[in-house]
Amino acid sequence: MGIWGKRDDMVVHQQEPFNAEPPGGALAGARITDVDTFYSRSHGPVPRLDPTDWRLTVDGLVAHPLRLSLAELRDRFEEAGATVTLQCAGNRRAGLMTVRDIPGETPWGPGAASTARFHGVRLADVLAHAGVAPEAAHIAFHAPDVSPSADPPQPYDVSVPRERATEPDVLLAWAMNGAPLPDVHGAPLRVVVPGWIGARSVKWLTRVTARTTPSDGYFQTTAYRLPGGEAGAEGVALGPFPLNCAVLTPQDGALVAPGPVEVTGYALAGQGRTVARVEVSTDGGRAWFRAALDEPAGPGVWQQWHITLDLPSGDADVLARAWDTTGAGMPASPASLWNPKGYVNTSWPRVRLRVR
Ligand SMILES: Nc1nc2c(c(=O)[nH]1)N[C@H]1C(S)=C(S)[C@@H](COP(=O)(O)O)O[C@H]1N2
Ligand SMILES: [Mo]
Repeated sequence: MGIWGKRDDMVVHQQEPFNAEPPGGALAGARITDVDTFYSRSHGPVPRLDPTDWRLTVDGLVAHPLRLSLAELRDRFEEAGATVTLQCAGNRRAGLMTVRDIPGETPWGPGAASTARFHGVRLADVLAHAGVAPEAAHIAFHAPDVSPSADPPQPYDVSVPRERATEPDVLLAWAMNGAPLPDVHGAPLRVVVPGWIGARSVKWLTRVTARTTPSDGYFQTTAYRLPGGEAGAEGVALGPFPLNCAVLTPQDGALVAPGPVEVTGYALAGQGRTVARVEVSTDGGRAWFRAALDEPAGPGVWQQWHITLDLPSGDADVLARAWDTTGAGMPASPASLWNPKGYVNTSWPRVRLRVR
């Protein structure tokens, strides 16, 4: 077993802070990702919070501020569970880096996304119990891990608009795949915001604050934004993740024998949508073949796909693309999406195979 209980073949981009993704083959074909295979993305050292001393504070613009132990959370609120795919905003960044380098950012392949069954309580129920004031437009999530990459270094603090935070699918989760959350995934309690960039699913949660404005934290105000058009313009704080698709096997650069080759991947639709169709091309996007696609398992859950291609000897560039239930597709080129921090690469995935 590797570090933080992860499998030995994990691609560890960074040991400290811990940033690791599984090889594509480890994600292929399975709706639920084993905890030892689930990607992990952290901005600072993993805090070790003692679950017996730990308390969740709910404060800010609320009628009744709360301070809750894990036992109180379990006793006072109805238990809720859901299968959810978490996806980092930097998932597939390596594809953008082929257009132009992105110094200082992790070159994630398609493995910065994974799916688990999460259990806990609904954030909406806890907020209702605290009595959120009408003027509270944002819900901020605070954790004690201090990130040296933040300027200045500071604990993790981001927010989600109240509208989204109070939808019934947003969880405060203490369990992942039926076991207590491991330290690296946010023990004892984390937020899970289905369909949104992973950065909003705050791990090691200690405080929930109702506010009129978004969080002042670095990971809200500076990181996880697309830049604005003009110098000094604020840009877009990333939230909902758009339709995406990735090839998991064979991996880019793989050597395969001529003849039938199985290609596998996942596709993940944006909030309120599911994936309607996945297609694969080997001639640069003129002819497309339809892949077999898993039934949707619910909003915010990826769908696995597979197709068998008959490949002649030579080099083959395999392209894939997805369509969602509104008919939206994906941009063809990573160049059309390149941005200085390398977020949200939803361009057609491309893997080059050496067929010999
Ligand atoms: N407290 C805290 N929460 C955090 C982070 C962090 O660094 N600190 N990283 C975020 C990011 S960017 C992602 S993609 C997800 C990753 O969750 P995982 O490590 O459980 O896969 O956690 C999010 N929650
Ligand atoms: Mo992330």
